[in-house]
Amino acid sequence: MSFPKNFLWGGAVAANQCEGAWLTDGKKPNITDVVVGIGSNQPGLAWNEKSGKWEMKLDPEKQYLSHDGIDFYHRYKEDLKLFKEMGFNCFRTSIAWGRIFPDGDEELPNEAGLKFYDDLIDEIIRNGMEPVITLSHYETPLHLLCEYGGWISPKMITFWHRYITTVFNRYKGKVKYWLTFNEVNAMLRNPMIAAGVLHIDDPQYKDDAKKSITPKDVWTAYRNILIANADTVYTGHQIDAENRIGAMMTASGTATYPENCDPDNVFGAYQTQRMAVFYMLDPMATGMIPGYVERIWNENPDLDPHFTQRDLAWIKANTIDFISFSYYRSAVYAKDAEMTSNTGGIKGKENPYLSECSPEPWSWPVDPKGLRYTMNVLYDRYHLPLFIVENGIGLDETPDENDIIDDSFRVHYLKEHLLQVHEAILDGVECLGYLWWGPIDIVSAGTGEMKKRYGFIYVDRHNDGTGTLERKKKMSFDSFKAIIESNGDILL
Ligand code: BGP
Repeated sequence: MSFPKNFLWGGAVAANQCEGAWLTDGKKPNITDVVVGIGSNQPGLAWNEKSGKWEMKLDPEKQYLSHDGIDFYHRYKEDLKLFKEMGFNCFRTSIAWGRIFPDGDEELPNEAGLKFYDDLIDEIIRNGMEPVITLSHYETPLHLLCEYGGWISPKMITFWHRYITTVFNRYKGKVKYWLTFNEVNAMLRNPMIAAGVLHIDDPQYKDDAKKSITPKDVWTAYRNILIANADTVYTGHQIDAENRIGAMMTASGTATYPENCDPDNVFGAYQTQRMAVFYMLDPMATGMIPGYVERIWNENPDLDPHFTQRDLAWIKANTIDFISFSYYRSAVYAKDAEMTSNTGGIKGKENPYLSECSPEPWSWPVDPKGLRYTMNVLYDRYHLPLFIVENGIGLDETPDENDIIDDSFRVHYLKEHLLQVHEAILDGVECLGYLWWGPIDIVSAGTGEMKKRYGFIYVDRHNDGTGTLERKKKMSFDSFKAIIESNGDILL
């Protein structure tokens, strides 16, 4: 009745949200370096008439907090020590592609960038943690967007191949779990960050093919990314048969419930699940382009990215080993509701049966059973091991007059979600592990702020960029530690 014996317990971060040092040791900008929050539709880019290209032009009015992050680049030893103290046996981070290939299209990698990850990965292992590496956590080098339009260009497949071959060879025998593209299924709603394509969401460029992408381009990127994903599986296995290559999805959209039993709402909710998650995961996990996606292209031939038979055979031959995903919230579909989204997932109508949510302005509903539902749906559909690589809650916190941060709501959130993970395991779902998102406060992906804190460890840095960067344990630190120590038994 317990959690599995070798269950992986730990936390997850992304290079671009914690490392800082955005131009150190040869690194050049990633796409996330020019936005303040991925929801921003105004990246810090300007059109250069002379070169006929976009180039970086940051907005002096904005705080790009991710440029310095929490200085994990220089402080990771101290942070990993704290994670070890909590009992983590696993830690997920990403390699910033732009540290290894700063422009993305070089022939040879940047040795200084590789050296940083040599040290970081060794330190993770030395502290008794299994490293889980995301190959790109929204981290396409900016140059690839400005020069090639990003993943709309098939050249990206070559650049990606060079990058993954370099890191697979370098970390062979050290890293076993690799995740391809973070939350890549968010590409339809956030093409620039999730799919690494040059999408300037500004009506003035809408019809200017040179300056922004068209709806067809997003499907072209879908094709190129699926080919690159299959290549990652193939190359990863070739270089080391021990490698396990997983897709990484924002799976919250799986828990999209119909508002009621009106068949239009039931089918609408299902269609939302498909176009939020399955349209990407079906081909990665089963090797098939689903009929409901082909239908879009049949009905709108302009959108058809034209997969060749060779592409399809390649995708079919190289499917992923496991499914990793983030889960934050559920949603309610109603035919008369607007379905919007944020980093947490899909937003629809309010769910009157859920009484808790994260604080304003984020207000993400808390739905632990939605995690059990998501795990069951994914496992029933794909029969592949699941790995929860993101779950957590962002709160606005300040130490009290005694310098204590009482985050009992986080502990409650954690426990309730873990109980549902346990239920899913009893339901027969194979689950490799549970990684908390942001075990230490980092810059928010969605809004680019420090104020939205996920950590068991507080970091003294604020939205205006001030702060000592000092680390401090919150009350939840000991709670997660006790859970891990008992392999989850104290929850049961
Ligand atoms: C996921 C991303 C993470 C992340 C998390 C929380 O979508 O993979 O990078 O930060 O959401 O989102 P936010 O930081 O917007 O609260």
